[in-house]
Amino acid sequence: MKKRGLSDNSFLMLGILILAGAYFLPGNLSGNVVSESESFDPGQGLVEIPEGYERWIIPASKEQEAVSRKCIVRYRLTSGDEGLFGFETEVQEISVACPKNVGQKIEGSRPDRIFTLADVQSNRQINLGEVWESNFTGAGVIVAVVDTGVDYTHPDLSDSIIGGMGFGYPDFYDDYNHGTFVAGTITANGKINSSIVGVAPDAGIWVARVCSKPPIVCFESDISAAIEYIVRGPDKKFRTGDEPANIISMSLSSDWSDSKWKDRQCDAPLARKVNWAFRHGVLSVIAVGNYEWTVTVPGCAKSAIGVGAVYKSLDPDSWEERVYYSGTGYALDIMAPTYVGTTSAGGGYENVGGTSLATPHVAGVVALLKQAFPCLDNDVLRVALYKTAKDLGDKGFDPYYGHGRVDASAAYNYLLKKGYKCK
Ligand SMILES: [Ca+2]
Ligand SMILES: [Ca+2]
Repeated sequence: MKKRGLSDNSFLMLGILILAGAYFLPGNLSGNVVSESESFDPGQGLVEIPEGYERWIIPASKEQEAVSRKCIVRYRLTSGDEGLFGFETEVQEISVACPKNVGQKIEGSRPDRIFTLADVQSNRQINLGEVWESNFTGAGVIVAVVDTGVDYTHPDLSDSIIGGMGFGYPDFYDDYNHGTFVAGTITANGKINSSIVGVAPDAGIWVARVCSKPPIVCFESDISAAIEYIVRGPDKKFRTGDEPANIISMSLSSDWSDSKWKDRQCDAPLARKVNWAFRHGVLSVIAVGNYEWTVTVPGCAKSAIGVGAVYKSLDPDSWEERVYYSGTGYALDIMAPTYVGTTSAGGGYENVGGTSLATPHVAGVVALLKQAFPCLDNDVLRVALYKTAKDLGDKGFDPYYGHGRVDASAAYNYLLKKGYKCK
């Protein structure tokens, strides 16, 4: 594991990129929130709130409230501190009739703090709005996460995990966290908190475990075997319908690169494997690595969408700054946010960074576009992402920001305007 401020670890083959979270910004996402107060009519049959819990009342949603006058009572355990990331607080919810004063601020109360996963703020930054409003949330699309495995028992992930395999490992359970971070960014569905969702919350995840627990080692042979399996499926034949996925999200990197800074691609064996997969219809979205002087293998592969990291930004009009260690060079393609909250192994949540967490944002956007335009070639999808990315840094493509920060709605509208239709 690579932590911010620590020296780089050298792994035997390929190391995992990961940076432990530096900060977490809670969002007040529920708007007009009021606390329990004496004006709440106890005759309305509210649940007994267990001792030590604090109760908050919020409208279920504007639409729901208008129809049914239903509210959500959210109560939470407030003993102890709020936890480094807020997620250590236990939250329960129940639906009740709205009190008369809901929506009014009650003196002495403060807004309920809803902590975001994977995460609502970064989803806004990559502009998912119009894609989601058009009902594209990844349904029917499967992304292969090639990583440390995934905690498939996590309540925010379990119904999204459609299967998996260990390559060099007996199982695909994640006993480290990294793969669970990645999977949550793609598809966490917010069971625990309705404000919490991944980029493509209805997408399925197929898990390829290719890395050990710490000290993290991911053998190239295992990664190659996983890619091979994803492309050919168990019958080892191309395009027979048993292939688990046609998108790969791979937050793996080496601490070396055989490409020069000005090269737009590299020629390492694993990069060739990625290009081979692309020729057979599987698009790989890969981190460019956390070494600011290069784009590492396999993210430098010509066919890969190489993803760099910008800091999460809460203001859509603000400057989006690249994370200082995010890989640079002409093989960098696109940027996405990092330092985001996501799922962690064991049913928890963490705030984490690195190009590892930027990558699944883009994989999630690809899943949305695949649902919207299932007949389009991967090349067309890639071009749409590049052409519509929000330009950052020097005008046009540059080796520090690639084509810019991914913009999901802009890419979607670009393809719509091109007149593509898939029946
Ligand atoms: Ca097959
Ligand atoms: Ca630029």
